[in-house]
Amino acid sequence: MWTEAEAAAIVRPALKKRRYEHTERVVETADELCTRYGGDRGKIRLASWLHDYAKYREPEEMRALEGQGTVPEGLGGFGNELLHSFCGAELLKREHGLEDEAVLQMIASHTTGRAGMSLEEKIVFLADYIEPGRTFDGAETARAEAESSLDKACCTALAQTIQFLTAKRLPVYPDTLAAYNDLLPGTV
Ligand code: DGI
Ligand code: FE
Ligand code: FE
Ligand code: FE
Repeated sequence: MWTEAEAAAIVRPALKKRRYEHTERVVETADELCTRYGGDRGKIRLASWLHDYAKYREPEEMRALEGQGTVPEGLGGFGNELLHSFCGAELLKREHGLEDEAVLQMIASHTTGRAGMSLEEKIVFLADYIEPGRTFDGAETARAEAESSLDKACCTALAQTIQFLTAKRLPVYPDTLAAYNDLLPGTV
């Protein structure tokens, strides 16, 4: 398993300053969620450090990875924003030999979520959405719910993302809808 210093050294040159600072806040927020809800703290913190590794890769480079490893076929058809999560996991594996399947999964699902997320995946997904630098409408709602229910807060984040995407007439990736449907029954 990598140390956090190794993970930070890998992402630092891959990210802009603002994005690196977001990453630091995701690590802290995920750590707080881990204290409240449990999970493997070491893996949660490592995945949080690494989650946006591919954020600044060229879409063309990432589209070329479709259908390989952790990257689903047809992903780029849903918009370039989705590529960096699935491709980040695949590129960390290829370029840095990251092998831990649980950590790779947390990175791959951090943007869309998916049905059947592990506790650790939910924590990284939510931390990315509610870290204190997030000021968009709805971040505060999910942040407040995160005090008492991880699933409810994740479900709200997904619902708000789906609303945001449909309002702009952007495509919703099936995993995002599947994650919402998966979490909804426990939250109403
Ligand atoms: O990388 P971050 O900015 O930290 O955050 P993120 O990985 O959650 O990415 C957020 C972006 O992803 C935002 O522009 C909305 C977009 N997104 C999330 N779910 C979906 C999506 N875009 C599409 N097309 N479909 C989705 O299901
Ligand atoms: Fe991201
Ligand atoms: Fe997110
Ligand atoms: Fe992020």
